[in-house]
Amino acid sequence: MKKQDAIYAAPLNEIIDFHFDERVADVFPDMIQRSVPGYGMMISNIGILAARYAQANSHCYDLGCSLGAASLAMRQSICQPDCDIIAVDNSQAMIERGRELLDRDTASTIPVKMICADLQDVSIENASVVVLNFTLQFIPLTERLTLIKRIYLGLKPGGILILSEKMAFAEPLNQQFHVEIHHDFKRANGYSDLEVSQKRTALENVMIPETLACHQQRSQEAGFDFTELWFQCFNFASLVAIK
Ligand code: GEK
Repeated sequence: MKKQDAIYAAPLNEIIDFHFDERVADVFPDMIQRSVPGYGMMISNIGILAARYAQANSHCYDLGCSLGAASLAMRQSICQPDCDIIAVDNSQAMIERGRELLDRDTASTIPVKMICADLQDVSIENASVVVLNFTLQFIPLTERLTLIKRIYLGLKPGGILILSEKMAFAEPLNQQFHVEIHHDFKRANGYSDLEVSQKRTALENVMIPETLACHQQRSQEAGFDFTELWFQCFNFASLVAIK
């Protein structure tokens, strides 16, 4: 059973910046399920996308893998020979728990290497699939184009980048609509107003969402000719970019 996230349930004197530490890793499946509309659907469809785009003799990357949900979905769907998955996260707590979950998955044979590292230090090469599932939003704005360019260069022709993000909206009314409806989603999933507000403060300086136009323009600038929005639920969306 998933352990319930109550990290922001009690009033805090001081709200420090959000960190993916032991406490977060411990409740992460519950936290992400109750906070990100459509998360489960995105994870299973990452499996479907990976099954189509994974190539024989290539690497699939899951950058900012947390507990490895996208890696597991890919592992269970890919049917290519000599394909492996490289899952990267810079939270030791996430990687340790992720490895335990992976060890329990005995049905599939595709090797998954879980690496505790800053994804900026990991070279991306001979890749057919690269997943950034709600990770780019934690990378400093000034480093995002360099990362997407590096992914483009590391992908084989026909390879795919799957990029899921919380979205921002240029028009204030659209932004307000999405913020309100997302809070309704969290309340409907059992979070109190206090939890919603304290978590928002903790994430304020750490997670910076951008608009869809921004993501599309950056993908193009990095070299991708084809990008497509394949999923959106409220202000959470996922794009593909194909080389
Ligand atoms: C999922 N993809 O369940 N290097 C490596 N990891 C990083 C870095 C970095 N520079 N910055 C942040 N992370 C997952 C969910 S969560 C999204 C991804 C969320 C990691 C961070 O430690 C965390 O585990 C993950 O990116 C973001 O499909 O919680 O909103």
